[in-house]
Amino acid sequence: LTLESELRRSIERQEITILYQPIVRLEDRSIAGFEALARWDHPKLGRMSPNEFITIAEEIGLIVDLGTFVLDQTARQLSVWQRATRLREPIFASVNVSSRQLLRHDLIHDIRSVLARSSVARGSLKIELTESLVMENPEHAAQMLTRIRELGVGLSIDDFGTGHSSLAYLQRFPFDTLKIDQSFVRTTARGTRPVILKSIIALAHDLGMDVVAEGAESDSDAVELYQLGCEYAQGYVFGEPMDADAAMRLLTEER
Ligand code: G
Ligand code: G
Ligand code: MN
Ligand code: NA
Repeated sequence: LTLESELRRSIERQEITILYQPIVRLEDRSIAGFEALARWDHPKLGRMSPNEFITIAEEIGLIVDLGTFVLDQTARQLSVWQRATRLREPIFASVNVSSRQLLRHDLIHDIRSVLARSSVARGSLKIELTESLVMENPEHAAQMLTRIRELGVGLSIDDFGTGHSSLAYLQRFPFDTLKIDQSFVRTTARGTRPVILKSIIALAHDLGMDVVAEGAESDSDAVELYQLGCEYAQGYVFGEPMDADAAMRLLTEER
């Protein structure tokens, strides 16, 4: 059996697991939301990262089914978390979307049906897209993003700093959140923060976006990011990607 044909059956065989990594508010380190991160538990090869199977899924035309599955599962999970923490500000969940998904007009339809099935708080489901993805076809991306935003879905620009987005376009896309790539977040070998970190935070704020720093691994990462004006952070210091039950325990233990 080829990897391709095995991947085709992975959803029905319940081999796709979604892990959730906490995104915290730096001011009090409370959980603001989670990023959904897919895994494929291959019967022989073990747990695989999306870096190893998303490209294959795109090539064999499975990315739409896979993406819809992740979106649907995450929205269902999100509504469970929100019911369990209903006296607080609703937490959010953020799902990664690949370029093939965005290029299909049906993504709007998929999102609409996922929202209809799940009863999540308006604005609490978010989508993450990389700069390189939206810059592949900026005109089309801008249209799709505007329609997604009209459905009450949040939009994050992911891995910011690693692609080549034109600042002119960045202003035109309706992103509400900018996620700074981990390569700009942690200290360098010389023990200093990359100088560009401060500029990226300022740029995001000037464009009216909240900032999430990715890959915060130490307490000093968290402290300095807060001092630099970053609202949110994600990284091993706050929690690794975990299963839905562990995420629920973390939420209900809070306060
Ligand atoms: O969790 P990990 O660091 O292994 O994720 C690796 C990459 O896979 C990240 O860039 C992430 O954005 C991407 N990724 C994770 N889950 C999904 C998913 O459900 N769909 C898509 N398209 N990409 C994902
Ligand atoms: O590309 P994207 O940002 O969607 O992917 C996030 C990836 O970063 C996931 O694969 C996740 O497992 C990984 N990640 C999350 N937190 C940390 C961290 O603190 N350090 C490192 N090295 N990787 C992290
Ligand atoms: Mn992401
Ligand atoms: Na990212």
